[in-house]
Amino acid sequence: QSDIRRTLLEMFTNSKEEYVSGQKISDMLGCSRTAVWKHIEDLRKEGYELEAVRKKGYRIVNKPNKVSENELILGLQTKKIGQHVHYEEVVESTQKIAHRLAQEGVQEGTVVVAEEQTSGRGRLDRVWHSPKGTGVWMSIILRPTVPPQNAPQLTLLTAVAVVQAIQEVTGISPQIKWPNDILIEGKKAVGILTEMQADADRIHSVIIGIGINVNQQQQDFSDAIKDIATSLAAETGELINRATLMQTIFLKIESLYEEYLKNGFGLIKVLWETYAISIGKRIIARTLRGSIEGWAKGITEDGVLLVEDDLGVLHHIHSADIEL
Ligand code: BT5
Repeated sequence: QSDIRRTLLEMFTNSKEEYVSGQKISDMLGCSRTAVWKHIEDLRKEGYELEAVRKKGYRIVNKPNKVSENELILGLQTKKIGQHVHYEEVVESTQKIAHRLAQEGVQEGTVVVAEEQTSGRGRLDRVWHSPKGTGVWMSIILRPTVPPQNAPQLTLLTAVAVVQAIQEVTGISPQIKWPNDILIEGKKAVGILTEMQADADRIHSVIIGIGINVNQQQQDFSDAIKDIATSLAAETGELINRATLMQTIFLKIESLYEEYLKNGFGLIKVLWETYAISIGKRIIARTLRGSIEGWAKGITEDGVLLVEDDLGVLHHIHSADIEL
């Protein structure tokens, strides 16, 4: 069923403005004209606007503003990431679904994405605002063959990939605030939440949650975050195609992930540091056990933040919120 959809959408996309005749479609799909009509109706139900002209055939005049499986598959250049997409209109949290799918043993690179989350979450169970249709709210399932203590490196890898993708798609150059925020002009546009299923010595899966404010206007943000949040559209003044952005992120993650599994964290660490704002600056790191003020020196090979306090003591920060 979904293979037929894909072939059909590929035909329409390849023929651009031209009409594709019903006969040609039925030949390509190897099904009857009545079956073709039924597939066209299904696409219409999904929000594709298809024009039908007698003796000419069909063409697409408008695609739905959605991040459905169809939209993500067309033109996807990856081998793994995003090849399997689990799409929902509304979910509590894509993380929750991804955890379940990971347990069920789905393929590495499977992505869960939703138009809206009703209980999107950040670290420490904080709220992640995920309004309908304007953002990218997704979770990616990976199964890296690295020890569990290296999992935080994947947060940093993801941040690098998202920065590169945003640069490529919008021309904006965002910055990374350790460990998981991506900021534009000092405001948060992206949050990343990495969780894992693991034994003491082995990772079963890593679930990388990525939340991106894409097409919200500044006035769309609720009072709770309006002073600290921004979106790609608010910064560029243009609406951004979410499916294209996601496909670009998949491609960037895939190539960095291959590099990571082959050669380790070295290159990613260097890239991460070039995009980071906090390194070399005076910061306050608020941890669950108290605050540490000092100079951010860099990150270790494990992705741990190094902060030197005023007594010259070097602190290894595994988890904290950073204030600049
Ligand atoms: C994060 O947590 O930044 C990780 C956010 C991960 C969200 C994705 S969406 C897909 C997947 N499914 C989920 O349920 N989650 C993941 P943290 O560093 O704890 O930051 C949370 C803080 O960011 C909140 O306390 C707010 O201050 C702020 N915030 C909440 N929603 C925001 C938004 N849409 N844009 C900017 N800032 C926001």
